[in-house]
Amino acid sequence: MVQFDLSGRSVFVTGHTGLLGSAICRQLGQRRDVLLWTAAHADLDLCDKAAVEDWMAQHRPEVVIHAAGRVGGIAPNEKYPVEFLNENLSMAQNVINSSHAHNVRKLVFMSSSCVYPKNAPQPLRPEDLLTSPFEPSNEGYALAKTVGMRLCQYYRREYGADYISLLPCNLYGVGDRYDAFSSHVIPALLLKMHNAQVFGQDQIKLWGTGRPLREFLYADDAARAILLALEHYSDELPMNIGSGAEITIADLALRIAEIVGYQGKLIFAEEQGDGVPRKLLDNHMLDYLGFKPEVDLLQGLKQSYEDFLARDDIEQKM
Ligand code: GFB
Repeated sequence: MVQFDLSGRSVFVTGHTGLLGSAICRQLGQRRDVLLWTAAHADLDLCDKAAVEDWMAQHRPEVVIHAAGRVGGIAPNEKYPVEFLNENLSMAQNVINSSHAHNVRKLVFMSSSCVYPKNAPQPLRPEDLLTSPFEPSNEGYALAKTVGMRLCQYYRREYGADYISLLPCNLYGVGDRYDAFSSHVIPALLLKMHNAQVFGQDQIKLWGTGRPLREFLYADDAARAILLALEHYSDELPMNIGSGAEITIADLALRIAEIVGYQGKLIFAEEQGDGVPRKLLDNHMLDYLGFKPEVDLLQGLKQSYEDFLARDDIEQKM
């Protein structure tokens, strides 16, 4: 049964140029009965409280999906905790508070599986949030996202607001950011191996030990799950969004090498740490809603590499 019907609604998606935001817009684009609002960064800085207030007062969306954020892989999270905490916190506060001020009917706050305690039991359950310390490498980001999730819960308790928080696993896919330092592992490895292949390098350095396990979900599948949750989920407990499929970083690297055609050595140089050893989500709520990913890891990696090859905005691509 539909709990919140999207038909005929105006929907504001923040972060529409990012990996997840663009996938959500592609999914919403297939629904002719939805009016989609986005705002370019040049027109709306989500860290600027007054600007967000003005934009919301002018456009009055009925639904908000907050997918914008300062995001990145393990290296920028460790190097720039001030920016990751400050920017994500002000965006969360501005978007959630002004949604309430302007009578938004449903709000989806996008959090991340990295907000779970480093030592929480696996698979990770929303009940275990905030039970012990965060993984230190992304603490600033996790703190900001946790405040956003709490704010949604508090608006529900205090004002009966239909605000939900979703916790996706590691996402990848079309429209990802390719940068050797700041990208997440999949785009970073596609870039490194592609360049090594082009230059005939016989070895490349990867970070950590290769032993950590990660759960990956293709961004367009995540977007489908998010719209499903938007229409069918309403609770103060955040909901996990994952594929249920785990892989070690070393095995992931071998699969990417196969797709790119790179035959040199892979050296785990431990220049950067491993981060959290494992973060497998408990996806029983998503299963209950009937969600199944359509794109498996191999297919998704191939599609991502095709997107990478077709892009002309990647500075370090040779
Ligand atoms: O994707 P990633 O940067 O983020 O790294 P996290 C995943 C794993 O891949 C780590 C290893 O164990 C890395 O050490 N790795 C190996 C590499 N080689 C590379 C490389 O060249 N580049 C990168 N990036 N990783 C993030 C959080 O954690 O998860 C973010 O820091 C975010 O806040 C994201 O929430 C979903 O999975 O470790």
